[in-house]
Amino acid sequence: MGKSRLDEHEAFLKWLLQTIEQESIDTLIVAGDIFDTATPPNYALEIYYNFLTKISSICKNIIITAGNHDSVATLKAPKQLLRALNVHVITSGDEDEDEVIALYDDKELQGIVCAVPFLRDFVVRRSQSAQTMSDKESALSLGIKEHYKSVYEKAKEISKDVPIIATGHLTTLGSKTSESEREIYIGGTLDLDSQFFKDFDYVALGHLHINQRVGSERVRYSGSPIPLSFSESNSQKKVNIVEFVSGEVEVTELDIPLFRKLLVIRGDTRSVIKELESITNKETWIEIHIKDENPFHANESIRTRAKELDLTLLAVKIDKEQTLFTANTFNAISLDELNPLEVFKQRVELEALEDEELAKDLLVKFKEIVSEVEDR
Ligand SMILES: [Mn+2]
Repeated sequence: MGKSRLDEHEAFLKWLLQTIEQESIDTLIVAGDIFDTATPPNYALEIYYNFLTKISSICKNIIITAGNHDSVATLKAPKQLLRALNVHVITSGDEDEDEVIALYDDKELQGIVCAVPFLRDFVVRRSQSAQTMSDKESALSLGIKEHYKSVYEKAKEISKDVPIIATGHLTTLGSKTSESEREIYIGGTLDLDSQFFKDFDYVALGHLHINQRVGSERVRYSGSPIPLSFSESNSQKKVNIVEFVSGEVEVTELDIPLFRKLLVIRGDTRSVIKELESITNKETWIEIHIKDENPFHANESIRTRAKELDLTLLAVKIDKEQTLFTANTFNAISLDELNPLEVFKQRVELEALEDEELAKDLLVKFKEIVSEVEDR
């Protein structure tokens, strides 16, 4: 939406450094999506490296695993150099990478981390002949399960007497998603519930933006450190502090301070304007959903009033229930309201296809293309 989040990232990393120092944390795990894009801008690389340099003198082990948004090549390039700073970077999980990391305190083994990144299709694909979507899905699920089994076996060969921790970057069944995570495996959710992690003493998951545990105290998503869309404006962001006390795992969810407020306002012209007038923090970023008899007029009056009040509106949308989104009465007031998939859906509807499967297939293919383009 044309806004930089550099200040928020910097504020978070500063807070994280302080927290790790105060809490005497031994190991930091970041389970993927270090960056939001395969080609991060220079300023983002700079704050990433600055952070790693600072943290390496505070924290004994730093474990970074790639997510679906990360480019394997970008993360991998400084891998050897970062090893000198106690930073382990695991990018793809293919045969060339050792995902099993032993954690030592001086010379004593303390734990083992199976640092599994987002498993790309080529790493776990088992069957070339899978043709249908559901064949592909089950081949993938099976491949992922076997991957975890094999790293667990490797960890057990090192020791059975210390906690074995796994990381992962995926969506498990029964987890809460927000609007801003991308579907990572094209075609739907894989058949992966928290059960298949049952061997591990703790599982640190990435990808979903909401902090949550999945079916067990020991399987958790930390969530994103800052809200990544307006749909997350009301969810408290957290980091998880994990402690092993005489063999038992104890987890503390620590609240991350909010550095910039995101606000969603819903209503008609009058109520929205009233709410805008009551906002005192001018740094707030605002999204508005209009439910008004005359949305075009509402859009104009609201934008004008916000400007007078020196407020930042990032999007004004018409409440979908209000709008008849059919191909014939296509009356979006601005592009704020639409994502590429919605535009494509509108276009497909124009064709009035009788073959529902074909229509569905087209959408899946379109999603694949969008995801490929976004990855570049
Ligand atoms: Mn992700």
